[in-house]
Amino acid sequence: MTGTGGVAPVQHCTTAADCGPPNACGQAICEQNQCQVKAVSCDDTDPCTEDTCEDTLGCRHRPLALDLDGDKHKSPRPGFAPGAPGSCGDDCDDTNAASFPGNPEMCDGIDNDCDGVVDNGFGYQTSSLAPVRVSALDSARSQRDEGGLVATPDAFVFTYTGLYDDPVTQQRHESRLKGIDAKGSALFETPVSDVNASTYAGPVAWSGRDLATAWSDARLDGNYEVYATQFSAAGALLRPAARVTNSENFSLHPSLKWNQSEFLIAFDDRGSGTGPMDRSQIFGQRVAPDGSLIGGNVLLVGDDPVVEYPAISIGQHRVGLVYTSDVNNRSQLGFRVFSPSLAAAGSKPLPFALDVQSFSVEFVGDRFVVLWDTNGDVRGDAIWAAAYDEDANLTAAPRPITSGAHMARSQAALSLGDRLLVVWADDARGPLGSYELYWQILDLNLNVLVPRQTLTMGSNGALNPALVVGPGRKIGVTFEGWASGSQQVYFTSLECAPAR
Ligand SMILES: [Ca+2]
Ligand SMILES: [Ca+2]
Ligand SMILES: [Ca+2]
Ligand SMILES: [Ca+2]
Repeated sequence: MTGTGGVAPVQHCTTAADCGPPNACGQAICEQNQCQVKAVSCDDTDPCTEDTCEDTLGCRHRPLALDLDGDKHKSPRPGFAPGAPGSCGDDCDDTNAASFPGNPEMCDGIDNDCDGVVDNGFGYQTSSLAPVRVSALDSARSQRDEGGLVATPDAFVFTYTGLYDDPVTQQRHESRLKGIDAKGSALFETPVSDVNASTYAGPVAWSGRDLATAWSDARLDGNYEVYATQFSAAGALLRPAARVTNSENFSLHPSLKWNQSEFLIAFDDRGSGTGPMDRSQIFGQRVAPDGSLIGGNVLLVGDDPVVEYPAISIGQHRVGLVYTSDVNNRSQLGFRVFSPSLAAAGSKPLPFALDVQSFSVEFVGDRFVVLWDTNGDVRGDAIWAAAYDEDANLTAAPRPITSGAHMARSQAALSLGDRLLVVWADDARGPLGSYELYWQILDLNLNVLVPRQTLTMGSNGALNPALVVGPGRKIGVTFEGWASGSQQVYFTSLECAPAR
């Protein structure tokens, strides 16, 4: 990309000076009395950098392979397997310094030796620590919403929405970023936005150096737009929020991931001028590690009437996107794949799974696993899953992956490299409709390897889990529970254990 702005559009000239001031990206010359711009070539012939030109600064060479976790191993550049030819780096997880080639494997939830398998030969067990409430004690109610859960070297970090009764506005929402240790004790808690607008918790990502979150709020005349900002590992706000969207109508439901080189955001957008105001399309945005936007919004899904709720997952070569389509007022899933720069890369598979309520997508091994629950005329009795390869071909047809319950609702999954840890809520071991959390382990073809294990009991309702590997060798789980009498956010955990 070469900028030519700043060069005055003088047509006739006798010397180069007539053609305007110098520009770092294009040298103005006078040729046959006509101004011409000779673009500066910024190609540094290094495949490990992205070359661009800025009018005032000249050539910029942004490194695509970074070592943000400081373990002396760089990440592969987006779209490449770690250590593959041309990848520029061999760190299989540049957000975690306990993971790099040559490191011995330990029982800790991490692929320490980068052989693609987490905790080779080990098993897992539910932690002996009881769930603890981690949402603020003064909130009337707290929700996970679309809030996420990530881990830094020292903390589990999550976003959530605190709801407060307010005599004037009746109810106030505050989105917060909170860090806790492996026992659930608070390390920091920071408001995500200081703007006096309805703010709901959005996803959070960890780059190995900084935390990022994206959300939508209505600070502009009640019009929801998507914003993003970053925090240090200790929860200090690093910079003001960047506005990601600029649409006539609402922009909502951001999904945010770190791809070892950039943050990727997907969101849905209404009223882009291409159809009725209730038409919704899905867009993406690349964000550099320093929070600056790379290029503009990219249309990802625009050919279905109403598509919403994007969820992205970072594969080895591709980005997977799951979303809902409205089909005669019934919610149906769609799945597509994109290149790391968000160019469409996969065929559009047929939509699947009618009456979807909540869903998630996790890349494991060499495929994307999509999980969901249903709520049609009746609440579904199982969590379902299907798997797609990185070319969007179906590798495991939709099937129920849990059984034994009357009602099943909400799920989350964590890649163990060659197997998948699933946490979900159902009423299999309690009274009808009494949701508790359970976990099990699947192989890559969605067969059950380790059957149902209890994660919570006596929660008075437990829903909407999120999970991540974090400090203290714990696989942390945040969820919404009602043990204190109102909806609040809780933390519990699993851990690696010698296989029995
Ligand atoms: Ca590294
Ligand atoms: Ca690493
Ligand atoms: Ca391993
Ligand atoms: Ca390990």
